[in-house]
Amino acid sequence: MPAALGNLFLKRDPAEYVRWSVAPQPVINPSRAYVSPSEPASVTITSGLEGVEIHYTLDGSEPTEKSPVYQGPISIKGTAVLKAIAFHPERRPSPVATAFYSQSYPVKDIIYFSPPSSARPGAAGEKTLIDLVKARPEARDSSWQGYEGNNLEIVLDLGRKQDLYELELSCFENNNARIFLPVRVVVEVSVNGRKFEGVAEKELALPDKPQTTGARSIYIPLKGSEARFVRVKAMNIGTVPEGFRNAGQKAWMLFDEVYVR
Ligand SMILES: [Ca+2]
Repeated sequence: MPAALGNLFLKRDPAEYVRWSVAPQPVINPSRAYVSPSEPASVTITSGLEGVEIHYTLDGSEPTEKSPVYQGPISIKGTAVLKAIAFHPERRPSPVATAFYSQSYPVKDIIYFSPPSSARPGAAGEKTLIDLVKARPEARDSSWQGYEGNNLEIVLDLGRKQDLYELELSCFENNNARIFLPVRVVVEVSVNGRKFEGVAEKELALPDKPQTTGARSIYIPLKGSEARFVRVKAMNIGTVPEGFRNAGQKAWMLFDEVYVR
């Protein structure tokens, strides 16, 4: 370090360090929950630092000092992404804390009939698709679980019989990076986990040119069928079609979450 620069550091008032330091990330509890109007979550946000003001949003946007101030437990009754930042008069704003709430049926277990790519197993392993954590809309986020050339095939166990109205499969699309949506999604349901019957199927149009990159949700109506087990098959396009970058190579599908309502 040049001497002049060293002197600058030595002369700095200790209060300067406080000013340049970052407020600690707030802690949200619970940070993930299944919720409903009859069973809301009571959510608290705390900071390890005195004198902070915590601002939050419920729509997934980044909080600013204009966002609502946390003043006590928040009751969350429906699907929401809660983000919180602690602001301190003498420090830089904290990193953002994120929490996920879903008004969908709790999934007790997930069984894979087709494993994801060993290179993209998902940050939470087998729980990646049912941990309520949404990935950021960029392929490098490890919260995406990837399938290279092969299909997704899973069975969800809801723990008990439910009336099923909709399945949501949350995906990522980046055609220039070999990442495509499934070409078809098939949903079968079962009361006992042995005998399944098909309830819905959705074909997705093959793109004729690269689509806008981003997260997508595929919604499949389940018509009120009563079941405990839900089998989801999402068919991979297989190989990148002609007219796209890397045509002929294996195509990826990326998923971060599956919801049943
Ligand atoms: Ca997830």
